[in-house]
Amino acid sequence: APLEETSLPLYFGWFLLSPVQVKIGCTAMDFLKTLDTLEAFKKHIADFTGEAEKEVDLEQYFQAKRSLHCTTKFCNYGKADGAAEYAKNPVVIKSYGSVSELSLTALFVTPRTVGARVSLSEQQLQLWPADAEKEPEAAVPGSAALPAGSRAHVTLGCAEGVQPVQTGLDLLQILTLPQGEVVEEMELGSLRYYGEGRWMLSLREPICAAACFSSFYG
Ligand code: ACK
Repeated sequence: APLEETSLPLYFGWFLLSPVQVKIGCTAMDFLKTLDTLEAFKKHIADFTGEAEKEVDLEQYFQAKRSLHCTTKFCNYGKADGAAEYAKNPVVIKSYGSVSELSLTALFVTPRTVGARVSLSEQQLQLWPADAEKEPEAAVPGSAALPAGSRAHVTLGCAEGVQPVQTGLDLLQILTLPQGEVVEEMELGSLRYYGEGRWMLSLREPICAAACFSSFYG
């Protein structure tokens, strides 16, 4: 019935509580502010600008997101595969509205997106769809072989014209690549370069973020 179909949300996920949203927003801004001043970053500036000598202000380059969250299941109001099954899963129903701690373990930047990697607990993994990492081979080669939860992230910002779905794809792509050398020890952690404008900072101290498991209708 049409009424039942429209009762499914755009997506389910963990929604960061407001104090921690501010904290993460600030940490991400500080990271971007420092990153674009590093010699190692400037060496690869053409990845972002298309030109070797041009400068980039990463804080301006990305449009910051509000209402930070970690998507578990994108349902597209029921049009996405497995949406109804997910919504009916007893674990999903039981967990709905509960607050848990997300562990943010890395920040990553590409010419398209900036995001935080989320390392899920065993309990949180129960809410993770089995096919979340299974992107078509053409989109992200090798992603299907990554462990469950690899795609878990919080989108912090997107470049102009880029859709937020890209953040998870960028993370999957980085995780399929061989781990690069550490190019810089920053205050927040170790920075690695993965080619083609892809950077990942492993946080020395993971950021603990209280978040509510819920859904977004829009
Ligand atoms: O930043 P995100 O995780 O990426 O949060 C938004 C949210 O759903 C609303 O757009 C995510 N999203 C959009 N399309 C998809 C998709 N096809 N697969 C997985 N996540 C998606 C987007």
